[in-house]
Amino acid sequence: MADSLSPDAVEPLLAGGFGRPYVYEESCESTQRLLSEDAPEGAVAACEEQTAGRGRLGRDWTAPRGTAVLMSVLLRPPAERRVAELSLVGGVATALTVERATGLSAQIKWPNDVMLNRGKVAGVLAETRGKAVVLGIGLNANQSRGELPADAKTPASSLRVVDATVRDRAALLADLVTEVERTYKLWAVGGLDAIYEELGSRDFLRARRVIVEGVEALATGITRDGRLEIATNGGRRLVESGEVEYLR
Ligand code: BT5
Repeated sequence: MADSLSPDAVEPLLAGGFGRPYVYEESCESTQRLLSEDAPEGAVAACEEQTAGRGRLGRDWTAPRGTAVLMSVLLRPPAERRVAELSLVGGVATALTVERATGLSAQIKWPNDVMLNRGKVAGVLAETRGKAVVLGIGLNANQSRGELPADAKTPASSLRVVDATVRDRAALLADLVTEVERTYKLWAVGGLDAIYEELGSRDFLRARRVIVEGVEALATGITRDGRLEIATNGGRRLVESGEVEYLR
Protein backbone atom coordinates (compact mmCIF):
# COMPACT_ATOMS: atom_id res chain seq x y z
CA MET A 1 0.00 0.00 0.00
CA ALA A 2 1.23 3.47 -0.84
CA ASP A 3 1.59 5.90 2.06
CA SER A 4 -1.14 8.41 2.76
CA LEU A 5 -1.73 11.78 4.40
CA SER A 6 -5.11 10.66 5.77
CA PRO A 7 -6.00 11.66 9.35
CA ASP A 8 -5.44 8.03 10.48
CA ALA A 9 -1.83 8.24 9.34
CA VAL A 10 -1.03 11.83 10.34
CA GLU A 11 -2.94 12.68 13.53
CA PRO A 12 -1.19 10.15 15.82
CA LEU A 13 2.15 11.67 14.77
CA LEU A 14 1.29 15.31 15.55
CA ALA A 15 3.39 16.37 18.52
CA GLY A 16 2.26 19.95 19.24
CA GLY A 17 -0.87 22.07 19.14
CA PHE A 18 -0.93 22.71 15.38
CA GLY A 19 -2.81 20.31 13.14
CA ARG A 20 -6.06 20.53 15.11
CA PRO A 21 -8.32 20.50 13.27
CA TYR A 22 -6.68 18.49 10.50
CA VAL A 23 -8.63 18.89 7.27
CA TYR A 24 -7.97 16.23 4.63
CA GLU A 25 -9.23 15.60 1.13
CA GLU A 26 -7.74 13.08 -1.26
CA SER A 27 -8.07 15.52 -4.12
CA CYS A 28 -8.72 19.25 -3.98
CA GLU A 29 -8.16 22.35 -6.10
CA SER A 30 -5.61 23.74 -3.65
CA THR A 31 -5.04 23.20 0.07
CA GLN A 32 -4.99 27.02 0.26
CA ARG A 33 -8.75 26.89 -0.31
CA LEU A 34 -9.60 24.31 2.36
CA LEU A 35 -9.13 26.62 5.36
CA SER A 36 -11.60 29.37 6.14
CA GLU A 37 -10.64 32.66 7.69
CA ASP A 38 -12.40 31.74 10.95
CA ALA A 39 -10.60 28.42 11.43
CA PRO A 40 -8.55 28.30 14.64
CA GLU A 41 -4.88 29.20 14.47
CA GLY A 42 -2.88 26.10 13.65
CA ALA A 43 -5.61 24.45 11.58
CA VAL A 44 -3.92 22.38 8.85
CA ALA A 45 -5.20 21.20 5.48
CA ALA A 46 -3.52 18.54 3.33
CA CYS A 47 -4.28 16.44 0.28
CA GLU A 48 -2.76 13.83 -2.02
CA GLU A 49 -3.36 15.78 -5.20
CA GLN A 50 -4.16 19.37 -6.19
CA THR A 51 -6.00 20.08 -9.42
CA ALA A 52 -5.16 23.81 -9.32
CA GLY A 53 -2.10 24.07 -7.05
CA ARG A 54 -0.79 27.60 -6.82
CA GLY A 55 2.62 29.21 -6.76
CA ARG A 56 3.20 32.93 -6.39
CA LEU A 57 2.16 35.60 -8.91
CA GLY A 58 -0.38 33.38 -10.65
CA ARG A 59 2.07 30.56 -11.29
CA ASP A 60 1.16 26.91 -10.82
CA TRP A 61 2.41 24.20 -8.47
CA THR A 62 2.22 20.65 -9.75
CA ALA A 63 2.90 17.23 -8.26
CA PRO A 64 1.57 13.78 -9.25
CA ARG A 65 -0.96 12.30 -6.84
CA GLY A 66 0.53 10.78 -3.69
CA THR A 67 4.12 11.90 -4.26
CA ALA A 68 4.44 15.18 -2.36
CA VAL A 69 3.58 16.84 0.93
CA LEU A 70 0.97 19.48 0.08
CA MET A 71 -0.24 21.42 3.08
CA SER A 72 -1.57 24.74 4.35
CA VAL A 73 -1.75 26.12 7.86
CA LEU A 74 -3.87 28.98 9.17
CA LEU A 75 -2.00 31.65 11.15
CA ARG A 76 -3.06 34.82 12.95
CA PRO A 77 0.11 36.88 13.13
CA PRO A 78 0.33 39.70 15.67
CA ALA A 79 -0.42 43.11 14.10
CA GLU A 80 3.14 44.36 14.65
CA ARG A 81 4.75 41.63 12.52
CA ARG A 82 5.57 41.97 8.81
CA VAL A 83 3.49 39.30 7.07
CA ALA A 84 5.97 39.23 4.16
CA GLU A 85 8.41 37.51 6.53
CA LEU A 86 6.17 34.47 6.88
CA SER A 87 7.41 32.81 3.71
CA LEU A 88 10.89 32.88 5.28
CA VAL A 89 9.49 31.44 8.51
CA GLY A 90 7.95 28.64 6.45
CA GLY A 91 11.25 28.28 4.59
CA VAL A 92 13.21 27.81 7.81
CA ALA A 93 10.71 25.24 9.11
CA THR A 94 10.83 23.32 5.82
CA ALA A 95 14.63 23.44 5.55
CA LEU A 96 14.98 22.03 9.08
CA THR A 97 12.47 19.28 8.30
CA VAL A 98 14.34 18.40 5.10
CA GLU A 99 17.65 18.32 6.97
CA ARG A 100 16.31 15.99 9.64
CA ALA A 101 14.85 13.69 6.99
CA THR A 102 17.94 13.53 4.77
CA GLY A 103 20.89 14.36 7.02
CA LEU A 104 21.97 16.92 4.38
CA SER A 105 22.16 20.71 4.56
CA ALA A 106 19.28 22.61 2.98
CA GLN A 107 19.26 26.27 1.95
CA ILE A 108 16.59 28.96 1.73
CA LYS A 109 16.50 30.87 -1.53
CA TRP A 110 14.93 34.24 -0.78
CA PRO A 111 12.03 34.78 -0.65
CA ASN A 112 10.32 31.38 -0.66
CA ASP A 113 12.24 28.40 -2.00
CA VAL A 114 13.94 25.56 -0.17
CA MET A 115 16.97 24.16 -1.94
CA LEU A 116 18.78 20.85 -1.56
CA ASN A 117 21.83 20.06 -3.71
CA ARG A 118 21.07 23.16 -5.85
CA GLY A 119 17.54 21.97 -6.71
CA LYS A 120 14.25 23.42 -5.46
CA VAL A 121 12.65 20.77 -3.25
CA ALA A 122 9.95 22.99 -1.72
CA GLY A 123 8.08 26.25 -2.22
CA VAL A 124 6.22 28.40 0.28
CA LEU A 125 3.22 30.63 -0.40
CA ALA A 126 1.75 33.08 2.14
CA GLU A 127 -1.68 34.51 1.34
CA THR A 128 -3.69 36.88 3.54
CA ARG A 129 -7.34 36.18 4.37
CA GLY A 130 -8.59 39.21 6.25
CA LYS A 131 -6.44 39.32 9.37
CA ALA A 132 -5.37 35.70 8.99
CA VAL A 133 -2.67 34.23 6.76
CA VAL A 134 -2.80 30.90 4.99
CA LEU A 135 0.74 29.58 4.73
CA GLY A 136 1.07 26.88 2.06
CA ILE A 137 4.03 24.56 1.66
CA GLY A 138 4.65 22.10 -1.16
CA LEU A 139 7.50 19.68 -0.39
CA ASN A 140 8.69 17.35 -3.11
CA ALA A 141 9.22 14.09 -1.29
CA ASN A 142 8.92 11.05 -3.55
CA GLN A 143 8.76 12.34 -7.11
CA SER A 144 11.15 10.66 -9.52
CA ARG A 145 13.11 12.95 -11.83
CA GLY A 146 10.61 12.42 -14.64
CA GLU A 147 7.72 13.46 -12.37
CA LEU A 148 9.16 16.93 -11.70
CA PRO A 149 8.49 19.98 -13.88
CA ALA A 150 11.29 20.07 -16.45
CA ASP A 151 10.96 23.71 -17.48
CA ALA A 152 11.15 25.49 -14.10
CA LYS A 153 13.48 28.51 -13.89
CA THR A 154 14.90 27.22 -10.63
CA PRO A 155 15.62 23.53 -11.33
CA ALA A 156 13.12 21.34 -9.49
CA SER A 157 14.22 18.41 -7.35
CA SER A 158 12.83 16.09 -4.69
CA LEU A 159 14.21 14.36 -1.61
CA ARG A 160 14.02 11.08 -3.52
CA VAL A 161 16.01 12.44 -6.47
CA VAL A 162 18.72 13.60 -4.08
CA ASP A 163 19.17 10.45 -2.01
CA ALA A 164 17.21 7.68 -3.75
CA THR A 165 15.03 7.14 -0.69
CA VAL A 166 11.24 6.88 -0.74
CA ARG A 167 9.82 8.37 2.46
CA ASP A 168 6.65 8.11 4.51
CA ARG A 169 4.94 11.42 3.76
CA ALA A 170 2.78 11.33 6.90
CA ALA A 171 5.90 11.43 9.09
CA LEU A 172 7.34 14.25 6.97
CA LEU A 173 4.12 16.24 7.21
CA ALA A 174 3.84 15.78 10.99
CA ASP A 175 7.44 16.89 11.43
CA LEU A 176 6.83 19.88 9.16
CA VAL A 177 3.73 20.95 11.10
CA THR A 178 5.64 20.73 14.40
CA GLU A 179 8.51 22.76 12.96
CA VAL A 180 6.16 25.40 11.49
CA GLU A 181 4.57 25.75 14.94
CA ARG A 182 7.95 26.17 16.64
CA THR A 183 9.43 28.69 14.20
CA TYR A 184 6.16 30.63 13.85
CA LYS A 185 5.77 31.02 17.61
CA LEU A 186 9.37 32.24 17.96
CA TRP A 187 8.76 34.74 15.15
CA ALA A 188 5.40 35.89 16.54
CA VAL A 189 7.11 36.90 19.79
CA GLY A 190 10.53 38.05 18.59
CA GLY A 191 10.29 38.68 14.84
CA LEU A 192 12.80 37.35 12.33
CA ASP A 193 15.59 38.10 14.79
CA ALA A 194 14.38 35.15 16.86
CA ILE A 195 15.11 32.69 14.03
CA TYR A 196 17.78 34.67 12.22
CA GLU A 197 20.61 32.26 13.01
CA GLU A 198 18.67 29.41 11.42
CA LEU A 199 17.80 31.60 8.44
CA GLY A 200 21.05 33.49 7.82
CA SER A 201 23.17 30.35 7.94
CA ARG A 202 21.06 28.82 5.14
CA ASP A 203 20.96 31.84 2.81
CA PHE A 204 21.27 30.33 -0.70
CA LEU A 205 21.71 33.62 -2.58
CA ARG A 206 24.34 35.18 -0.34
CA ALA A 207 27.53 35.88 -2.31
CA ARG A 208 25.91 34.87 -5.60
CA ARG A 209 25.59 37.02 -8.72
CA VAL A 210 21.93 37.79 -9.22
CA ILE A 211 19.72 39.73 -11.61
CA VAL A 212 17.04 41.93 -10.10
CA GLU A 213 14.79 43.91 -12.43
CA GLY A 214 17.27 43.46 -15.26
CA VAL A 215 20.27 44.68 -13.25
CA GLU A 216 23.14 42.39 -12.34
CA ALA A 217 24.26 42.59 -8.72
CA LEU A 218 25.90 40.68 -5.91
CA ALA A 219 23.52 39.36 -3.26
CA THR A 220 25.00 40.19 0.13
CA GLY A 221 22.33 38.45 2.17
CA ILE A 222 18.92 38.38 3.80
CA THR A 223 18.58 41.21 6.31
CA ARG A 224 17.19 40.87 9.84
CA ASP A 225 13.89 42.23 8.62
CA GLY A 226 13.54 39.79 5.76
CA ARG A 227 14.65 41.88 2.81
CA LEU A 228 17.37 40.86 0.35
CA GLU A 229 20.39 43.15 0.29
CA ILE A 230 22.24 43.46 -3.00
CA ALA A 231 25.31 45.40 -4.05
CA THR A 232 25.15 47.07 -7.47
CA ASN A 233 27.53 49.51 -9.16
CA GLY A 234 25.28 52.23 -7.80
CA GLY A 235 25.63 51.04 -4.20
CA ARG A 236 23.68 48.87 -1.78
CA ARG A 237 19.96 48.26 -2.28
CA LEU A 238 17.25 46.41 -0.43
CA VAL A 239 14.85 44.24 -2.40
CA GLU A 240 11.39 44.03 -0.83
CA SER A 241 9.74 41.32 -2.88
CA GLY A 242 9.60 39.81 -6.32
CA GLU A 243 11.86 37.76 -8.46
CA VAL A 244 15.56 37.19 -8.23
CA GLU A 245 17.36 35.27 -10.92
CA TYR A 246 20.75 33.88 -10.01
CA LEU A 247 23.69 33.13 -12.26
CA ARG A 248 25.11 29.66 -11.94
C1 BT5 B 1 6.17 28.63 -4.92
O1 BT5 B 1 5.79 29.48 -5.93
O2 BT5 B 1 7.24 28.09 -4.84
C2 BT5 B 1 5.09 28.37 -3.88
C3 BT5 B 1 4.52 26.99 -3.99
C4 BT5 B 1 3.52 26.68 -2.91
C5 BT5 B 1 2.84 25.36 -3.15
C6 BT5 B 1 1.97 24.93 -2.01
S1 BT5 B 1 1.39 23.31 -2.20
C7 BT5 B 1 0.31 23.49 -0.87
C8 BT5 B 1 -0.28 24.88 -1.04
N1 BT5 B 1 -1.41 24.84 -1.93
C9 BT5 B 1 -1.19 25.54 -3.05
O3 BT5 B 1 -2.01 25.66 -3.99
N2 BT5 B 1 0.03 26.09 -3.01
C10 BT5 B 1 0.72 25.77 -1.77
P1 BT5 B 1 6.76 30.03 -7.07
O4 BT5 B 1 8.02 30.54 -6.46
O5 BT5 B 1 5.91 30.99 -7.81
O6 BT5 B 1 7.11 28.81 -7.93
C11 BT5 B 1 6.24 28.33 -8.92
C12 BT5 B 1 7.07 27.81 -10.06
O7 BT5 B 1 7.75 26.64 -9.62
C13 BT5 B 1 6.23 27.37 -11.26
O8 BT5 B 1 6.14 28.39 -12.20
C14 BT5 B 1 6.99 26.16 -11.80
O9 BT5 B 1 7.95 26.58 -12.74
C15 BT5 B 1 7.75 25.64 -10.62
N3 BT5 B 1 7.12 24.45 -10.03
C16 BT5 B 1 5.85 23.98 -10.14
N4 BT5 B 1 5.68 22.87 -9.42
C17 BT5 B 1 6.88 22.60 -8.85
C18 BT5 B 1 7.35 21.57 -8.01
N5 BT5 B 1 6.58 20.58 -7.58
N6 BT5 B 1 8.66 21.62 -7.62
C19 BT5 B 1 9.49 22.62 -8.01
N7 BT5 B 1 9.09 23.61 -8.82
C20 BT5 B 1 7.81 23.61 -9.23
